[in-house]
Amino acid sequence: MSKDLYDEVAELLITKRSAVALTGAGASAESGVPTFRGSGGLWTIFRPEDIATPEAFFRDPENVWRWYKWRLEKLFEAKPNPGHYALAEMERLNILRCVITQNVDELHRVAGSKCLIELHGSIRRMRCVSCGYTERIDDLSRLETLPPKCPRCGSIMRPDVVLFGEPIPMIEWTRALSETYKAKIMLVVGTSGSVYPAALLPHIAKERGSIIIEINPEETELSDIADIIIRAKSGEALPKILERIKKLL
Ligand code: BV8
Ligand code: ZN
Repeated sequence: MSKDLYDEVAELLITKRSAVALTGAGASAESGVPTFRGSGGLWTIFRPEDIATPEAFFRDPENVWRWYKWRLEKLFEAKPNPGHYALAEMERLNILRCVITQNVDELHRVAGSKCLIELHGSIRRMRCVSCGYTERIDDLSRLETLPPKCPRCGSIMRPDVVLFGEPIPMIEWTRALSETYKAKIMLVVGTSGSVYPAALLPHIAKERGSIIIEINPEETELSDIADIIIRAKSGEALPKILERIKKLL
Protein backbone atom coordinates (compact mmCIF):
# COMPACT_ATOMS: atom_id res chain seq x y z
CA MET A 1 0.00 0.00 0.00
CA SER A 2 1.53 3.39 -0.92
CA LYS A 3 2.68 5.61 1.94
CA ASP A 4 0.77 8.85 2.41
CA LEU A 5 1.66 12.09 4.20
CA TYR A 6 0.35 10.75 7.50
CA ASP A 7 2.70 7.72 7.27
CA GLU A 8 5.60 10.02 6.38
CA VAL A 9 4.92 12.31 9.36
CA ALA A 10 4.42 9.35 11.72
CA GLU A 11 7.75 7.82 10.63
CA LEU A 12 9.59 11.13 11.05
CA LEU A 13 8.10 11.66 14.52
CA ILE A 14 9.15 8.16 15.63
CA THR A 15 12.64 8.38 14.08
CA LYS A 16 13.42 11.76 15.65
CA ARG A 17 11.43 11.35 18.92
CA SER A 18 12.01 15.03 19.52
CA ALA A 19 9.05 17.09 18.39
CA VAL A 20 7.43 20.19 19.80
CA ALA A 21 4.01 21.56 18.85
CA LEU A 22 3.19 25.25 18.45
CA THR A 23 -0.59 25.63 18.52
CA GLY A 24 -2.92 28.54 17.80
CA ALA A 25 -6.62 29.25 17.89
CA GLY A 26 -7.31 26.76 15.07
CA ALA A 27 -6.41 23.90 17.41
CA SER A 28 -9.48 24.83 19.49
CA ALA A 29 -11.79 25.62 16.55
CA GLU A 30 -13.37 22.14 16.59
CA SER A 31 -14.06 22.63 20.30
CA GLY A 32 -16.33 25.50 19.35
CA VAL A 33 -13.90 28.24 20.47
CA PRO A 34 -13.93 30.95 17.77
CA THR A 35 -10.63 31.74 16.06
CA PHE A 36 -9.31 35.29 15.81
CA ARG A 37 -8.83 35.62 12.07
CA GLY A 38 -10.34 33.78 9.18
CA SER A 39 -14.04 33.14 8.58
CA GLY A 40 -16.20 33.83 11.64
CA GLY A 41 -13.13 34.86 13.62
CA LEU A 42 -13.41 37.07 16.66
CA TRP A 43 -11.47 39.93 15.16
CA THR A 44 -14.03 40.26 12.37
CA ILE A 45 -16.39 41.42 15.12
CA PHE A 46 -13.78 43.16 17.27
CA ARG A 47 -10.41 44.75 16.36
CA PRO A 48 -7.60 43.63 18.71
CA GLU A 49 -6.34 47.23 18.96
CA ASP A 50 -9.77 48.21 20.29
CA ILE A 51 -10.18 45.47 22.83
CA ALA A 52 -7.12 43.37 23.75
CA THR A 53 -4.69 46.18 24.70
CA PRO A 54 -3.79 47.69 28.10
CA GLU A 55 -4.87 51.13 26.85
CA ALA A 56 -8.34 49.80 25.90
CA PHE A 57 -8.56 47.97 29.23
CA PHE A 58 -7.66 50.93 31.45
CA ARG A 59 -9.79 53.29 29.30
CA ASP A 60 -12.91 51.13 29.77
CA PRO A 61 -12.32 47.99 31.88
CA GLU A 62 -16.02 47.14 31.97
CA ASN A 63 -16.26 47.02 28.17
CA VAL A 64 -13.18 44.83 27.82
CA TRP A 65 -14.44 42.55 30.60
CA ARG A 66 -17.77 42.18 28.75
CA TRP A 67 -15.85 40.74 25.81
CA TYR A 68 -13.84 38.35 28.01
CA LYS A 69 -17.00 37.29 29.87
CA TRP A 70 -18.64 36.49 26.49
CA ARG A 71 -15.60 34.38 25.55
CA LEU A 72 -15.61 32.64 28.93
CA GLU A 73 -19.33 31.79 28.52
CA LYS A 74 -18.43 30.02 25.27
CA LEU A 75 -15.39 28.44 26.86
CA PHE A 76 -17.35 26.90 29.74
CA GLU A 77 -19.21 24.78 27.15
CA ALA A 78 -16.02 23.87 25.28
CA LYS A 79 -14.33 20.49 25.59
CA PRO A 80 -10.95 19.43 24.22
CA ASN A 81 -11.29 17.98 20.69
CA PRO A 82 -9.54 14.84 19.31
CA GLY A 83 -6.60 17.02 18.24
CA HIS A 84 -5.90 18.11 21.82
CA TYR A 85 -6.12 14.51 23.02
CA ALA A 86 -3.85 13.25 20.22
CA LEU A 87 -1.10 15.70 21.23
CA ALA A 88 -1.40 14.62 24.89
CA GLU A 89 -1.14 10.96 23.82
CA MET A 90 1.94 11.69 21.65
CA GLU A 91 3.57 13.16 24.77
CA ARG A 92 2.74 10.03 26.75
CA LEU A 93 4.31 7.95 23.94
CA ASN A 94 7.48 10.08 24.19
CA ILE A 95 7.02 11.26 20.62
CA LEU A 96 6.18 14.87 21.53
CA ARG A 97 8.26 16.74 24.13
CA CYS A 98 6.06 19.76 24.74
CA VAL A 99 3.14 21.89 23.57
CA ILE A 100 3.75 25.63 23.18
CA THR A 101 0.36 27.29 22.82
CA GLN A 102 -0.82 30.79 21.98
CA ASN A 103 -4.26 29.81 23.19
CA VAL A 104 -5.68 31.07 26.47
CA ASP A 105 -8.44 28.43 26.79
CA GLU A 106 -6.51 25.79 28.81
CA LEU A 107 -7.95 23.00 26.60
CA HIS A 108 -4.50 21.38 26.20
CA ARG A 109 -4.28 21.20 30.00
CA VAL A 110 -7.74 19.63 30.27
CA ALA A 111 -6.80 17.13 27.51
CA GLY A 112 -3.82 15.97 29.62
CA SER A 113 -0.75 17.65 28.11
CA LYS A 114 1.80 17.83 30.92
CA CYS A 115 4.59 19.88 29.28
CA LEU A 116 2.55 22.94 28.32
CA ILE A 117 3.79 26.48 27.77
CA GLU A 118 0.94 29.03 27.66
CA LEU A 119 2.63 31.99 25.97
CA HIS A 120 -0.37 34.31 26.22
CA GLY A 121 -1.68 33.32 29.67
CA SER A 122 -5.17 32.06 30.43
CA ILE A 123 -8.62 33.64 30.38
CA ARG A 124 -9.54 31.17 33.13
CA ARG A 125 -7.42 33.31 35.51
CA MET A 126 -7.66 36.94 36.57
CA ARG A 127 -5.22 39.07 38.55
CA CYS A 128 -5.33 42.32 40.51
CA VAL A 129 -3.85 45.29 38.64
CA SER A 130 -2.31 46.55 41.90
CA CYS A 131 -1.30 43.82 44.33
CA GLY A 132 -0.98 40.90 41.89
CA TYR A 133 -3.56 38.75 43.74
CA THR A 134 -4.54 36.00 41.29
CA GLU A 135 -7.75 33.99 41.19
CA ARG A 136 -9.11 31.24 38.96
CA ILE A 137 -12.44 31.87 37.22
CA ASP A 138 -14.27 28.58 37.68
CA ASP A 139 -17.74 30.02 37.34
CA LEU A 140 -19.24 33.28 36.15
CA SER A 141 -20.58 34.40 39.54
CA ARG A 142 -17.42 36.43 40.14
CA LEU A 143 -18.21 38.32 36.91
CA GLU A 144 -21.68 39.51 37.96
CA THR A 145 -20.30 43.02 38.49
CA LEU A 146 -17.65 44.17 35.99
CA PRO A 147 -14.84 44.87 36.45
CA PRO A 148 -14.45 42.34 39.33
CA LYS A 149 -12.73 43.74 42.41
CA CYS A 150 -9.65 42.40 44.23
CA PRO A 151 -10.77 40.84 47.56
CA ARG A 152 -7.36 41.73 49.04
CA CYS A 153 -6.92 45.41 48.15
CA GLY A 154 -10.12 46.50 46.41
CA SER A 155 -8.46 47.44 43.08
CA ILE A 156 -9.84 46.10 39.81
CA MET A 157 -8.97 42.66 38.46
CA ARG A 158 -7.82 42.03 34.85
CA PRO A 159 -7.76 38.89 32.71
CA ASP A 160 -4.44 37.08 33.28
CA VAL A 161 -3.56 37.17 29.57
CA VAL A 162 -0.85 38.91 27.52
CA LEU A 163 -2.54 41.83 25.77
CA PHE A 164 -1.25 43.36 22.53
CA GLY A 165 1.70 45.59 23.33
CA GLU A 166 2.56 43.59 26.48
CA PRO A 167 5.64 41.35 26.61
CA ILE A 168 5.36 37.57 26.88
CA PRO A 169 6.33 36.68 30.49
CA MET A 170 10.07 35.94 30.58
CA ILE A 171 9.67 32.45 32.08
CA GLU A 172 7.27 31.27 29.35
CA TRP A 173 9.33 32.83 26.57
CA THR A 174 12.59 31.30 27.83
CA ARG A 175 10.94 27.87 28.18
CA ALA A 176 9.47 28.16 24.66
CA LEU A 177 12.88 29.04 23.20
CA SER A 178 14.57 26.20 25.05
CA GLU A 179 12.00 23.64 23.80
CA THR A 180 12.30 25.07 20.25
CA TYR A 181 16.11 24.75 20.37
CA LYS A 182 15.91 21.12 21.55
CA ALA A 183 13.27 19.99 19.06
CA LYS A 184 14.14 18.41 15.72
CA ILE A 185 10.54 18.66 14.45
CA MET A 186 8.00 21.46 15.02
CA LEU A 187 4.32 20.70 14.42
CA VAL A 188 2.72 24.08 13.63
CA VAL A 189 -0.96 23.52 14.35
CA GLY A 190 -3.86 25.90 13.75
CA THR A 191 -2.02 29.20 13.73
CA SER A 192 -2.10 31.97 11.11
CA GLY A 193 1.46 32.88 12.15
CA SER A 194 0.46 36.53 12.34
CA VAL A 195 1.11 37.29 16.02
CA TYR A 196 4.63 37.96 17.30
CA PRO A 197 6.84 36.95 18.97
CA ALA A 198 5.09 33.49 18.92
CA ALA A 199 5.31 33.41 15.12
CA LEU A 200 9.11 33.71 15.40
CA LEU A 201 9.39 30.23 16.94
CA PRO A 202 8.90 28.25 13.68
CA HIS A 203 11.49 30.52 11.98
CA ILE A 204 13.96 29.85 14.80
CA ALA A 205 13.26 26.11 14.54
CA LYS A 206 13.76 26.23 10.76
CA GLU A 207 17.08 28.06 11.10
CA ARG A 208 18.27 25.35 13.46
CA GLY A 209 17.52 22.70 10.87
CA SER A 210 14.26 21.40 12.38
CA ILE A 211 11.58 19.93 10.15
CA ILE A 212 8.50 22.19 10.05
CA ILE A 213 5.16 20.43 9.64
CA GLU A 214 2.12 22.68 9.19
CA ILE A 215 -1.34 21.34 10.02
CA ASN A 216 -3.95 23.85 8.90
CA PRO A 217 -6.86 23.78 6.40
CA GLU A 218 -5.71 27.14 5.01
CA GLU A 219 -2.46 28.67 3.82
CA THR A 220 -0.72 30.82 6.45
CA GLU A 221 2.20 33.23 6.83
CA LEU A 222 4.26 30.20 7.87
CA SER A 223 3.38 27.93 4.92
CA ASP A 224 6.42 28.94 2.90
CA ILE A 225 8.83 27.65 5.56
CA ALA A 226 6.93 24.38 6.07
CA ASP A 227 8.70 21.20 4.89
CA ILE A 228 5.45 19.21 5.03
CA ILE A 229 1.94 20.68 4.81
CA ILE A 230 -1.17 18.80 5.87
CA ARG A 231 -4.11 20.88 4.62
CA ALA A 232 -6.61 19.50 7.10
CA LYS A 233 -8.34 20.25 10.38
CA SER A 234 -6.18 19.43 13.40
CA GLY A 235 -9.04 17.49 15.03
CA GLU A 236 -8.89 15.09 12.06
CA ALA A 237 -5.20 15.15 11.10
CA LEU A 238 -3.62 14.68 14.55
CA PRO A 239 -5.63 11.55 15.47
CA LYS A 240 -4.74 10.10 12.02
CA ILE A 241 -1.02 10.72 12.65
CA LEU A 242 -1.37 9.16 16.13
CA GLU A 243 -3.05 6.09 14.65
CA ARG A 244 -0.15 5.63 12.16
CA ILE A 245 2.36 6.10 14.99
CA LYS A 246 0.69 3.39 17.08
CA LYS A 247 0.79 0.99 14.08
CA LEU A 248 4.54 1.56 13.75
CA LEU A 249 5.41 1.30 17.44
C1 BV8 B 1 4.64 42.47 22.09
C2 BV8 B 1 -4.15 36.86 24.48
C3 BV8 B 1 6.17 44.13 22.72
C4 BV8 B 1 -5.25 37.84 24.59
C5 BV8 B 1 -3.09 37.33 22.35
C6 BV8 B 1 1.60 47.46 17.35
C7 BV8 B 1 1.49 47.73 18.70
C8 BV8 B 1 1.88 46.82 19.67
C9 BV8 B 1 2.37 45.58 19.29
C10 BV8 B 1 2.45 45.32 17.94
C11 BV8 B 1 2.09 46.22 16.96
N1 BV8 B 1 2.31 45.66 15.73
C12 BV8 B 1 2.79 44.41 15.91
C13 BV8 B 1 2.89 44.21 17.24
C14 BV8 B 1 3.30 43.05 17.88
C15 BV8 B 1 2.03 42.32 18.28
C16 BV8 B 1 1.54 41.54 17.07
O1 BV8 B 1 2.12 40.53 16.75
N2 BV8 B 1 0.49 42.06 16.41
C17 BV8 B 1 -0.01 41.37 15.22
C18 BV8 B 1 -1.52 41.50 15.13
C19 BV8 B 1 0.69 41.99 13.99
N3 BV8 B 1 2.41 41.43 19.34
C20 BV8 B 1 2.25 41.84 20.61
O2 BV8 B 1 1.72 42.86 20.94
C21 BV8 B 1 2.86 40.90 21.64
N4 BV8 B 1 3.65 41.67 22.53
O3 BV8 B 1 5.00 42.55 20.96
O4 BV8 B 1 5.15 43.20 23.09
C22 BV8 B 1 6.96 44.36 23.92
C23 BV8 B 1 8.18 43.67 24.08
C24 BV8 B 1 8.94 43.94 25.19
C25 BV8 B 1 8.48 44.86 26.16
C26 BV8 B 1 7.25 45.51 25.99
C27 BV8 B 1 6.48 45.25 24.88
C28 BV8 B 1 1.77 40.21 22.44
C29 BV8 B 1 0.96 39.32 21.51
C30 BV8 B 1 -0.04 38.52 22.35
C31 BV8 B 1 -1.43 39.10 22.17
N5 BV8 B 1 -2.38 38.27 22.90
N6 BV8 B 1 -3.92 36.56 23.06
C32 BV8 B 1 -6.58 37.21 24.25
O5 BV8 B 1 -6.60 36.10 23.66
O6 BV8 B 1 -7.57 37.85 24.56
S1 BV8 B 1 -2.87 36.98 20.73
C33 BV8 B 1 -4.18 36.16 20.02
O7 BV8 B 1 -3.76 35.91 18.67
C34 BV8 B 1 -4.49 34.78 20.56
O8 BV8 B 1 -3.68 34.35 21.61
C35 BV8 B 1 -4.27 33.89 19.31
O9 BV8 B 1 -3.91 32.60 19.61
C36 BV8 B 1 -3.16 34.63 18.74
C37 BV8 B 1 -2.59 34.29 17.42
O10 BV8 B 1 -3.57 34.02 16.51
P1 BV8 B 1 -3.71 32.47 16.04
O11 BV8 B 1 -3.63 31.60 17.23
O12 BV8 B 1 -2.76 32.21 14.94
O13 BV8 B 1 -5.19 32.46 15.58
P2 BV8 B 1 -5.78 33.03 14.22
O14 BV8 B 1 -7.24 33.19 14.42
O15 BV8 B 1 -4.95 34.18 13.74
O16 BV8 B 1 -5.53 31.84 13.18
C38 BV8 B 1 -6.30 30.67 13.33
C39 BV8 B 1 -5.70 29.67 12.35
O17 BV8 B 1 -6.34 28.41 12.57
C40 BV8 B 1 -5.95 30.04 10.90
O18 BV8 B 1 -4.75 29.86 10.18
C41 BV8 B 1 -6.99 29.02 10.42
O19 BV8 B 1 -6.81 28.64 9.07
C42 BV8 B 1 -6.67 27.85 11.32
N7 BV8 B 1 -7.77 26.92 11.58
C43 BV8 B 1 -9.11 27.18 11.60
N8 BV8 B 1 -9.78 26.04 11.91
C44 BV8 B 1 -8.83 25.07 12.08
C45 BV8 B 1 -7.56 25.63 11.88
N9 BV8 B 1 -6.42 24.92 11.97
C46 BV8 B 1 -6.53 23.61 12.27
N10 BV8 B 1 -7.71 23.00 12.51
C47 BV8 B 1 -8.88 23.69 12.41
N11 BV8 B 1 -10.05 23.07 12.62
ZN1 ZN C 1 -5.26 43.62 44.92
